[in-house]
Amino acid sequence: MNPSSYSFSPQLIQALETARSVVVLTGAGISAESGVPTFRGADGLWNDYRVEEIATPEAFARNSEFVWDWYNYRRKLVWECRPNPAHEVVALLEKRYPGFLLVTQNVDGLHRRAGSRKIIEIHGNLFRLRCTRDPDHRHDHPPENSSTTPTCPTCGAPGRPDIVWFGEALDPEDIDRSMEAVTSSDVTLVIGTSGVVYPVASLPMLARRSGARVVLLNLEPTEHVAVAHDFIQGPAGQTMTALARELGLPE
Ligand code: BJW
Repeated sequence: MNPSSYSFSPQLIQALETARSVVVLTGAGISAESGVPTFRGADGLWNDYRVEEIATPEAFARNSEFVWDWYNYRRKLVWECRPNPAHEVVALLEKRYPGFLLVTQNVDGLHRRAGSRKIIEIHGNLFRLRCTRDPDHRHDHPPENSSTTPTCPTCGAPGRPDIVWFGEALDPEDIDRSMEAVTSSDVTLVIGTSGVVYPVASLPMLARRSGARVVLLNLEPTEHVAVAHDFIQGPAGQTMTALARELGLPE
């Protein structure tokens, strides 16, 4: 389908035209057209690896070199990808609305590379290193640095990826800001997430209960379909381009 084949309800367009406050919540699906693998589904990363072997603090404690190997592989893969039109439209929405927040679960950094600045990377970032001794020591960690035993540049303790693993708490400030933003939003767009990972998966329901219009953009119906006012089915690069045209955003 090309972008002109998607249709949007008049209520959705009106809501977006009159909104002052918009939240965009994204997951791995928004980066799929950039070539970044998603987690679940047919070609998902979790089909090839067992999550408990890699994305947990226990796995890192058991075998940090194995975990770093996997992250270095992904860091290199993602670095070679580029933002796609869906990331670019999200960056344009930030300029259009006085109240705007992007909450992304993605650790790939592609939203920033597309120009988004009002952003919470709620599950972390592949290109940052966190100290295992003092979590306030965080450092840029470019892909050229592919050591399997990197150390904290501040204190020399072992470094770990600055990623929120299963069983780890998300930053409470990030959660609070995200909850406040969806609660006061006029429209919340939920793009390319399966909606199974908590606590982020509860944000669309919170938005709906607080009176926001909730819009789901995904290749397929997800857990959030029951919560959403609108479901726009298709690849995010196309559906977001179509939405941008409908709103008269610059090409
Ligand atoms: C397209 C597309 C295209 C494809 N266009 N669409 C309550 C209930 C049940 C369980 C829990 C609960 N609360 C906590 C839990 C446990 C756990 C959890 O949620 N488990 C569930 C899986 C059952 N949560 C946690 O452990 C969290 N921590 C926590 O709650 O701590 C509590 C605590 C408090 C105090 C002290 C200590 C602890 C942490 C969760 C961290 C998640 N981290 C990960 C992994 C990072 C590893 C890494 O990246 O290396 O983050 S999990 C993984 O899933 C990653 C993602 O951000 C996250 C979400 O995945 P996402 O983005 O939705 O991707 P997919 O692949 O699932 O979906 C892709 C979607 O795109 C699909 O829908 C496609 O259709 C679509 N799509 N192409 C549009 N072109």
